[in-house]
Amino acid sequence: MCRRCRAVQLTDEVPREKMFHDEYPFRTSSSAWMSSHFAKVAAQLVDTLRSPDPFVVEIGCNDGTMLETFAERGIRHLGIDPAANLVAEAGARGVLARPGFFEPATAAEIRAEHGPAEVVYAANTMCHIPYLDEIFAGLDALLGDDGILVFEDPYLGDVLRLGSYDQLYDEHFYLFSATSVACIAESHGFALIDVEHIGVHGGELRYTVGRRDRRRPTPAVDRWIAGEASEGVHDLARLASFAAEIGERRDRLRRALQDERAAGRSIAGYAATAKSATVLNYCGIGPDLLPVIYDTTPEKQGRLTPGSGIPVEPFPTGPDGYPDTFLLFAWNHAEEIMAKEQEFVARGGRWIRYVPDVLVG
Ligand code: JHZ
Repeated sequence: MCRRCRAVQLTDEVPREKMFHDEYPFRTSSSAWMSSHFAKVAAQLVDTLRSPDPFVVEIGCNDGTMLETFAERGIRHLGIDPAANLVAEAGARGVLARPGFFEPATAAEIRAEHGPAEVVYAANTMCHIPYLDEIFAGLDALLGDDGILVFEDPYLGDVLRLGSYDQLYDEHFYLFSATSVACIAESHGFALIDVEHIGVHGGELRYTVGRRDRRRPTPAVDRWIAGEASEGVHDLARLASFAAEIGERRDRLRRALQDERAAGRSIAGYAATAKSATVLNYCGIGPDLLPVIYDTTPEKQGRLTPGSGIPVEPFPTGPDGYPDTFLLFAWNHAEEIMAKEQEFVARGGRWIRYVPDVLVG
């Protein structure tokens, strides 16, 4: 945790080209719920637009799921994402997008071509970017005087509350809080002007940032910062007890898998999420404990999970091919998944979860 701004962050930085490239497999549209979430986000953003011919930019636009609403409404927009494969998919949805990383030079180029942006939006992207100083320099170049940056990312407070340690992985460089974002914005000539809690991906905060002195912060900002202080979200002792709690949970998860196997029940993983890499490697789970993980993403199928070497395969076509027990890696999509896997449960299928605790049944 940075002693100055309180951002919790990784100590190792993976070169960005190794993570974000034209074979990037994660698609926003892989969850129907997330697609509807982003349609609502877009509608909310449209409501905030003030100028007669607004221009909206999304950093990390992925497959264009969010910007599609803007394209449909004929609102000027541009997505930017280093995953050229997904930029092509965004284009196929009618979304204007360009491949690349968002940098000050790109931002200046975009402004020269399209004019100032009224809103820059980023979902599950800002926390992936270690070099925030360049992002703010880019925002300074691109945003109009009253323009805003709106971004949402997993929330430190929820990670501590739920013990969702799998939110820590190579792509998630930062775990933000209202306190840390206020400080980071401040040190770049901006200010945090609104904070909202949202329920997706296991709990996130949506931050609105504007140029300092142009917009007055809502009361939510002080409320969140005061709440974080009183809950000890940035206390080193609290973080240390989180680590201890997670260590115990690792042992319980391993035991739960061993018990299922000892009872002769077959097990498979549900969804080869990015988060699962942390769980598998941290808990020492390999093909001996978990022989396969099913996932809907074609690019992940036929590959092995990083470090742990578990084969990733498409879901069996009928419930007859299903295992007796699923280890739920996409726990953040539990509601969506439970709704579509009712037959598995009706046939006596069991779930193992590890957030907010190890639960079998
Ligand atoms: P999901 C990714 O993390 C990566 P992941 C990234 N770094 C990030 O921040 C978040 O998204 C937002 C599969 N799946 O959404 C498809 C099924 O198989 O928890 C995907 O491989 N069946 C950008 O990967 C994976 O799960 C299903 O029914 O942790 C996506 O997992 C569903 C709903 C998903 O994000």
